Amino acid sequence: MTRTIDRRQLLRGATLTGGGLALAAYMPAWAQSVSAGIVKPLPTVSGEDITLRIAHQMMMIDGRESHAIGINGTVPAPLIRLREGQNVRLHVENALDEDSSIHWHGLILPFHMDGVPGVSFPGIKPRSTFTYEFPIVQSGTYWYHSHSGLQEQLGHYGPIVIDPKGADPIQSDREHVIVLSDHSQMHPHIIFKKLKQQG
Ligand SMILES: [Cu+2]
Repeated sequence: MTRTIDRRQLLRGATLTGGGLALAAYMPAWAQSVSAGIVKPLPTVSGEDITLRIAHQMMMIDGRESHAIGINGTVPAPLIRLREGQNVRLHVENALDEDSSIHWHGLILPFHMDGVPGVSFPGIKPRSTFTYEFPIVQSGTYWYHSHSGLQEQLGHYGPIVIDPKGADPIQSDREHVIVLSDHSQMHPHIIFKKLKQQG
């Protein structure tokens, strides 16, 4: 109910002042990245050497703070922006007290860099760093996420955009990267336990 009213106000505000900039100013908290309850634009990381730090943090959803696992202090994790034809080294620090991992969803890469623990690599041990290194041989929009435990459900996911080597086949005035997910105040382990216990 509250959300419906908020949305109406949001849309009316955007219509009255007109244009995308006004809409951005009215962007509700649940549509942006959060770090320790502070709403801010999703950071972008790029280049040949990228550092990602997986750690616990708090996040605010609909005015309520809950526990999350983010990367470099944000949920969703930073936008990784690459270019077809480049090489990339992703130095991933696991600041958790449990194993972690990053699976590069949809990327064509050497099997041992795929990031699925137990299949092609051992995972990233607690308080240690693993460097993924591979050439970027495609372009497009992808995402990355944990393949360990229920960390993805807690916020360990983010977008990847790879620009094509040559001219971009799609011309546009503005670009928006949208990451959709759901988040429960209830810890995913509890949800999972309930699913397994109830017939
Ligand atoms: Cu995946």
